Amino acid sequence: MKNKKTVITYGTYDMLHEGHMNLLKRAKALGDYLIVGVTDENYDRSRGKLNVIQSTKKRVKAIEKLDFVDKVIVEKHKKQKAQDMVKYDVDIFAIGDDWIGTFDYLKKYVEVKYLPRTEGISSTQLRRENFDLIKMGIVGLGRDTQFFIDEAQFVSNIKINRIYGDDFLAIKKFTKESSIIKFGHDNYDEFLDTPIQAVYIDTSLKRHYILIKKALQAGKHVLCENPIALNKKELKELLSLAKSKKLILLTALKTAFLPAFNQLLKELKKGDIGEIKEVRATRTSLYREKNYPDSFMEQGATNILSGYPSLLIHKVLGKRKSIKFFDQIEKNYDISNLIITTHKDDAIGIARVATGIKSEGDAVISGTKGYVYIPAPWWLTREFYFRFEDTHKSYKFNYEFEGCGLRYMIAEFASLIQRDKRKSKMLTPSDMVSISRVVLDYNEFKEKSSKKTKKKER
Ligand code: C2G
Repeated sequence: MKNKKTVITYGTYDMLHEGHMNLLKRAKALGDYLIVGVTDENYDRSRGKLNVIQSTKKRVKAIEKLDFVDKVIVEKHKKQKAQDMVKYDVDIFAIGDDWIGTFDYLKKYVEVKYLPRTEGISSTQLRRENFDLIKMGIVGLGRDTQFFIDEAQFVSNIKINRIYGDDFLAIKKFTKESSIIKFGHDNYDEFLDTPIQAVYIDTSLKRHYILIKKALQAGKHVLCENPIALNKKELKELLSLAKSKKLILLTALKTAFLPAFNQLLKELKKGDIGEIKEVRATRTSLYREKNYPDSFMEQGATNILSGYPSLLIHKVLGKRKSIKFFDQIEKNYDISNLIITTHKDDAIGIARVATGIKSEGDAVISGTKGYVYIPAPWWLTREFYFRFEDTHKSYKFNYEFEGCGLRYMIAEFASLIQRDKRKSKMLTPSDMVSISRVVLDYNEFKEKSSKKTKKKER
């Protein structure tokens, strides 16, 4: 016979409040030993909780401080609850009655109790009271603008209410039809002079530099599509301007913010596949078939697409030592590029991008003991496989994401502004520099090779 009754409960416990405390005390009163599972940030994001203010570490610490809590664990995925019931020999699972019915499947392991929730208090309400709504404007009216606006609706602490674009008539039509954006501008200075705190820039790549510069000078945080600049001098200038103004300058590479992508990086750190020797990632898109204008394609495959494979390669292998390009040119621009980089301990990065060739958009991370396979489209990371010589040892991870994945990036950007942080751990300024440098080096390489060809022709 067991002499102590074990109770378990789970939650995010963001900005620990009276409602949480009441629930925890009620749970403890059901038995003798209380285990509290605190949700990990990637798990929270994958289950749609995007606006959590405190880190997992902070939330765990706050629960550990409570003298009536006996053990604190971290909850990382959906299936963990059932595993925990067996692992910790739990008698009672308790949770607030806002979850009534959801956890009935645990009844085959334990007694399930839904406890009364405290009315009139919630983390959402506290966040609203403690943090102002961030007003944001959009720069550029492109094919994907509406996606961005739709996704931002899921981020509760941000409000997009303005748009700037060159084409006065198009902007007028857009604001007339939009139920969300009511203010349109065709004068950038005037747009920046409004009370917006942040801008999202999605224009032709050539215009990024000047638009970012002006926005930073006007004191606005900037989220901008990759690459943020097309040469080294400009990139350096923008990063130091953001730093001196204490503003956020973040590259809009949505993969970097996806729950599954971040989980993948965490899992790799455990070392199961041994020493990582090679990362290979492909990203191709036949924009012409998707009716993009020629002017878009003419920006070149490397400029448009290399940010994605460069992100994975840099995050896994770190700084690069050397770089080589094997491009295929049509008219004046690259329709394909195979970019090979070398890194510490002779590790190799292989990035394959193309707008004129179609290929399988998957990624493989190879180590001395096994490899990770991320199926296409790997940059919209959902699942990944750890595979070994002994196939019995192989395992799989699956983290769903909602919508087209943009909301996780928007939520991180908003959360940085609210927490008064300038750098995102998911995409640091040094990550951004390394990723941009691939583009910048390629543009230098192309310039040099076109000079050589011209010399030969003379
Ligand atoms: N709670 C409460 N009264 C409130 C607010 C929250 O009783 N006013 C309870 C919730 O019902 C839950 C616990 O406090 O039992 C933690 O709440 P959250 O931090 O919001 O976490 P939640 O998303 O409910 O976690 O695995 C995670 C759990 O499934 C649910």
